[in-house]
Amino acid sequence: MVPTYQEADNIVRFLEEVRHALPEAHILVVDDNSPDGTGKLADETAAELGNIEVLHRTAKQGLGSAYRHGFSEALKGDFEIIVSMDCDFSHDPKALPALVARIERGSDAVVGSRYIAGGGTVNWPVHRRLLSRWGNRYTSGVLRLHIHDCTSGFRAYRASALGAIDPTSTQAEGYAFLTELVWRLIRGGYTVVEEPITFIDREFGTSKMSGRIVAESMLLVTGWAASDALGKLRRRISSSR
Ligand SMILES: Nc1nc2c(ncn2[C@@H]2O[C@H](COP(=O)(O)OP(=O)(O)OP(=O)(O)O)[C@@H](O)[C@H]2O)c(=O)[nH]1
Ligand SMILES: [Mg+2]
Repeated sequence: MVPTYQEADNIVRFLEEVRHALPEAHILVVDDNSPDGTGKLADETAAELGNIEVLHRTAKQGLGSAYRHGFSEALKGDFEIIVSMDCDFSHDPKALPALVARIERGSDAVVGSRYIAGGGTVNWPVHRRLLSRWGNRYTSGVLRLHIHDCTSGFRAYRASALGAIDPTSTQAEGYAFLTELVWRLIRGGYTVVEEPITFIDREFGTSKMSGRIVAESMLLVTGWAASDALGKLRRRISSSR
């Protein structure tokens, strides 16, 4: 499942490389009516390569909304494993088999991680690196998660685990959506592991990162941490009664 907005410079090669890396995979593109014609290019490539579906939405509605739509569509199908990734080659299609293999070996979800041994970022400006690294430190710290890269969108899920935590009931608009899924999976008792990836900054197309979605992430993460703490307190009070 790949959300796309303004990826005309990347979409065709992206679909070709994913097909090459995982020839059996069905590919779902979720495009928000990109003015640069990404959706049309995806349709044309789908006609050529086959086994590609393009979901055309009417307007840009944000990453969280695109994921919710795409996952609900994917969960209707008879798939064992659902993978998500970005279209801009920050997520290397060549890493796909390694992610899928971790699910086949028994994990419920695997996060492609920049922040464990063997992982990293290339060509990312220093302000983006710091924001992501410290945002992730804050997130895993306050939510007490063992995952070092909660905002990585390069992931594979066992479809049954993803369906069980009902991704359509999440609310985040931006990348906080990704943290919410990790948090729900771990709280639900599912096995979430990390696989090192090298994240390469996009060469083509423009970033959709904004201050608003950074602020949303900080607020939501803090709210989830507070709800965790409240739940713990409630359990402690009821067990001491
Ligand atoms: N359908 C849809 N896709 C989106 C939207 N915003 C971003 N995307 C896609 O989601 C993927 C990740 O995008 P973002 O995490 O926003 O980041 P980015 O635009 O790649 O910016 P950088 O982080 O600077 O690379 C890319 O494939 C984008 O094309 C959106 O509103 N709707
Ligand atoms: Mg990107």
